[in-house]
Amino acid sequence: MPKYILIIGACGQIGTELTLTLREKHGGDHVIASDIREGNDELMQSGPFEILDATNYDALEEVIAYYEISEVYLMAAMLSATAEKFPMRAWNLNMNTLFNVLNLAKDKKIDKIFWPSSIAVFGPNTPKDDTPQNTIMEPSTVYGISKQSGERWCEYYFNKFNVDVRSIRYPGLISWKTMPGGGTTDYAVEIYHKALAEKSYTCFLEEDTKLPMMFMDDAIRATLQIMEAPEENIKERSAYNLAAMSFTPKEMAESIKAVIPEFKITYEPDFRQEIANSWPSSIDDSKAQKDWNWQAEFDLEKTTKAMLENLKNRV
Ligand code: AKB
Repeated sequence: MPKYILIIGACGQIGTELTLTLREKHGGDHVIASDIREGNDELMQSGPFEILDATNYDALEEVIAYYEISEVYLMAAMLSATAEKFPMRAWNLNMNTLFNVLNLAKDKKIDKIFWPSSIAVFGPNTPKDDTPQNTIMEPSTVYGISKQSGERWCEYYFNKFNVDVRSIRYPGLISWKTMPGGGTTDYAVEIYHKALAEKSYTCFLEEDTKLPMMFMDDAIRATLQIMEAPEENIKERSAYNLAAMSFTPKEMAESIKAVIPEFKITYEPDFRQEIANSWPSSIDDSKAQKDWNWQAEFDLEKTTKAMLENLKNRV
C-alpha cells in the first residue's frame, strides 16, 4: 500500500523544507502540504496543497479521509515571542491541533504522528549546561508551557491508546529557504540576511546569550530519522533532546566576520532576552544518539558558509 503523508503548517520555516524533502523521497503526489495560507512557488508546484485550519477537527478529518493519509507531521504552532503577546491564541492553536491529530490516531484514522517539541520546555530552574533528557523543566513562557503539556499528552496517548507519536525538542533552527516567524532564536537567521544586505545587524539579545542551535539540514535529517526508526527503538514517548551546536550572538558575528570582514553587530536587547535567559545554553542529546543513531553534521562555521552561499545565490 502506498503511504500518503499530510504536513500541517507546510509553509512555515520547518514545514517548507520538510515537505520538499519528503516529496523527493516519496514522490510529490504522496505528500499533501497544508496551511492556512499558500507557500512559496517551489512548495506550491511540487505536489498537492490544501488550505486547512487544523484547529477545525471536521476539516482536518475530511482531508485525511480524502487523501487516505496514514502519517501526519504537525508543524503548525505559535512560537515563543509571539505567544507571549497572544497567550490564549497560542494555547488554542498549539494544543487543539495536537488533540485533533492525537484523537484521529486514537480512532485509527491515521497510523503515525510527528509533533515537534522545543528546548522551550525547559525553564529558569533547569540545569543550563548539557541539559539532561530528564530533569527539572518548569517552563516560564506560554509557548514552553504548551510544549511541555503537549509532551505529556503525547506520552499519555502512547501509554493509554498505543498511539505512535514521535517528537524531538528542536533547538533554534537556522535556514535560508523560509524565514522563521515569532521565535526568540530568530536572530540567528535575520543576522545572515542583514549581513549580506547591510553589512550590519542590531541583535535583540545580549552578546553573551548562549543558546542551542541547529542548521535546518540537520533538523530535517533528525525528523526523518526518528520517524523511520523501528517502533521498539523509540524509548522516549514525550520528546527527545536534540543538539548540534551552541553559541552566543557575539560568536556568531565573529563567524560572519571571517567571511565578511566589514560586518558590524550592535545589541539592543528587548523582551525576548528574558525568554532566552530562561532556556538552556547546551543540550545533552545522548539518548537520541543511542536510541536512533542521531549525529549532527553542521557546526557554526559550516552553517555560516552554507547560509551566506545560499542566500547570496538567491539574491
Ligand atoms: C523559538 O525561538 O520560539 C523557537 C524554539 C526554540 O522553539 N525557535
